Amino acid sequence: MVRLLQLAALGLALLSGVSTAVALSQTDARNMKRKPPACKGMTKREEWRNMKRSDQKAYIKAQRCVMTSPAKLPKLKALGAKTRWDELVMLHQVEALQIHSTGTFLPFHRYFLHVQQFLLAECGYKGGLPWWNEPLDAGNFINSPLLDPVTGFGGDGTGPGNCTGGPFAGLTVNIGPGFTNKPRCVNRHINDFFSPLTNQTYVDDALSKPDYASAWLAIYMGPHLFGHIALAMMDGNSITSPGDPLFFTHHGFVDKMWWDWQARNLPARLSDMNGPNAQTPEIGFIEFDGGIADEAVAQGWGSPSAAMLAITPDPKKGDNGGTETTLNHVMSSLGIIPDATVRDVMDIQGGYLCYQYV
Ligand SMILES: [Cu+2]
Repeated sequence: MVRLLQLAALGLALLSGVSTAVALSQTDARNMKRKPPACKGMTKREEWRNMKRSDQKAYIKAQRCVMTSPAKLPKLKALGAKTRWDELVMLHQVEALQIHSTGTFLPFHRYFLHVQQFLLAECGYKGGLPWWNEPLDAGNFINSPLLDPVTGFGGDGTGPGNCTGGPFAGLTVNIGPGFTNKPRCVNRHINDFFSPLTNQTYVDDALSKPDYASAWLAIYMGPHLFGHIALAMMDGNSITSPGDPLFFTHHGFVDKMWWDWQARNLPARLSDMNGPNAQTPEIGFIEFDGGIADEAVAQGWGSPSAAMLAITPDPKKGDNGGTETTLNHVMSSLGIIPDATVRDVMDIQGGYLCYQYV
């Protein structure tokens, strides 16, 4: 009898505990502490200058390995990819008109960094991707530790091709500029007139936006765009700038901005997604005048070849045939890794992805 009473009391306590938890989750979900990540084997994405020198060296070594490993995918080789790195750059080139100036911009580039991580793992690198805290160097990119000619990614470009020295000197990228494919050195041209626009004021402005529609636009047109303009990676070309490994530290910064924005209101912002899933012919890139056809000429990009168009994924896939990006939107890496949905990458610790920015 006593035992029964004890059990009953325990049951009541449990029930009241459950009901309290339910009430909390309904009324206070937004303010609840983030539960421990569901994913296993979390990697840390450290700011470059905080990484151990041995980790920096391991990253650069794997990066050079990807850039010198032969291409594997017949469809991409047929279009001019010679190295594994070329395949990654070609992915960005082929899909360029559906991943910029669009709602897919942030989820695609999060996925794109995941593809880079996969290629680095093929070359033995198991650590986290480095990111660049650009506000620390805003106005003074030229002296950033990331641009150290010896211990960074090589310095400012020099000579007619703006080729960078350092660890990537002498390597060739075969994809770009624009929709053409010509072998070039890793090149960049630092411009500290524009780099102040990556400072904390602009980051904070983007992070203060109330919804995804305004946040992606502020990130895209703010620190993201001005970082690109200040670095002019790979001929300053919007279509094929990932040829410079520095691109991925800049986009780590961009991805972290999105995550920091999401983390201000969890879990609501794990499902806030919208914006066009491809550029429209009349508008093209929102940062340039004119539509797609005008930009092809004015920016010197040319247009995708018929062979490129033949392997370009349908940007409406997963979006019910509509032009708006949904959580079911399918992102393709042209076969480097399996496709993923936008939903897969909304949470950087949701299981498909498993990393943290430190
Ligand atoms: Cu891009």
